[in-house]
Amino acid sequence: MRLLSTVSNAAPKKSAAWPRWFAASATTMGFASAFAFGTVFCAAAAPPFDYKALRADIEKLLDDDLSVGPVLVRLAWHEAGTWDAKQRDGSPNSASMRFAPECKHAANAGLDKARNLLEPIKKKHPNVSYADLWALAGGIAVEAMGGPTIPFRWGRIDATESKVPDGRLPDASQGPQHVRDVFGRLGFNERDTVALIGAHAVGECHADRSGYVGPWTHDKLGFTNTFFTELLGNDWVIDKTKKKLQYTDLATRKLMMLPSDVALLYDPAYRKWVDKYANDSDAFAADFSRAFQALLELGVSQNLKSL
Ligand code: HIF
Repeated sequence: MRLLSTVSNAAPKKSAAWPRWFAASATTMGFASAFAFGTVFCAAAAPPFDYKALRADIEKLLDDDLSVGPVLVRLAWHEAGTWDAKQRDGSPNSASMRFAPECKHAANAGLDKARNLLEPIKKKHPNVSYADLWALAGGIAVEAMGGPTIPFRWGRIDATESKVPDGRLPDASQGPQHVRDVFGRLGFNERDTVALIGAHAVGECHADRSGYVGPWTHDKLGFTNTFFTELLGNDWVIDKTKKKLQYTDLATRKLMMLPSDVALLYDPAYRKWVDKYANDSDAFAADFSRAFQALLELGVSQNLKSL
């Protein structure tokens, strides 16, 4: 069944995110999200940098060239995504990716571009940590592309080296069990995981970075629920013109899906949330906001302060 005609492509309402946050029961969240939810009320404190001026500089970067948005989101996520919530190791949102060997891990190919883009802003605001800067820039990029507001708390401390083992970030060639293993290690449940993967509405794969090629949606700078509407609304076939195994939409052959994206269709616990978000862009916006904030606070949540 084609679901495209039945779903809303309207941009998510930014104001919808917070009420849903409060309405959500922590018991239905992964423990990573529930942790962030539980600590959001911590006392406000003034950061050692000018938040408004910093925010304005990041917004200007995106205003001048919105096409940098996706790689800033990917930088924030790859910094956060090596965490192991049970063993409490990997990178606890500390910008350790500035250092070898982590910056050279194959999964991080191309992220030097994002790090370099933010360097002049770091120079202008020396008192913000790289880790806070990367997290803030990732959240602002989501918002600039039309996505929900990602609440920002500050206080991440920069690492002085990286001991992150290679292989912590997900392998796009794999299926649902691997996706569950990686996001479970981060502390996310199926609902969080699917909401997060909705970020593949924006950006694209590059032959010289991951080896995969192409965008997931027709508007690669529009952050809405289109990842889900495209995933459900198309017939996906193996793209025999590409080196790595990836899928293309039968109708236009302009879009792509990774094996790990298509996996969400065939796992019933994931599929439930794919169906939900394809039909309810507000639910996607609210759940993405909560899960992405939790992602950007992995390993450091207890130390962060509200603005
Ligand atoms: Fe991605 N992701 N991601 N991703 N990702 C790529 C690009 C982006 C996975 C693989 C890839 C998430 C989860 C997963 C973004 C954001 C997020 C690429 C292509 C690959 C291969 C890189 C390139 O060639 O440039 C896998 C296997 C994931 C687990 C299922 C997150 C949820 C979706 C956590 C997330 O936020 C963004 C944005 C991009 C686009 C970058 C660009 O430069 O355009």
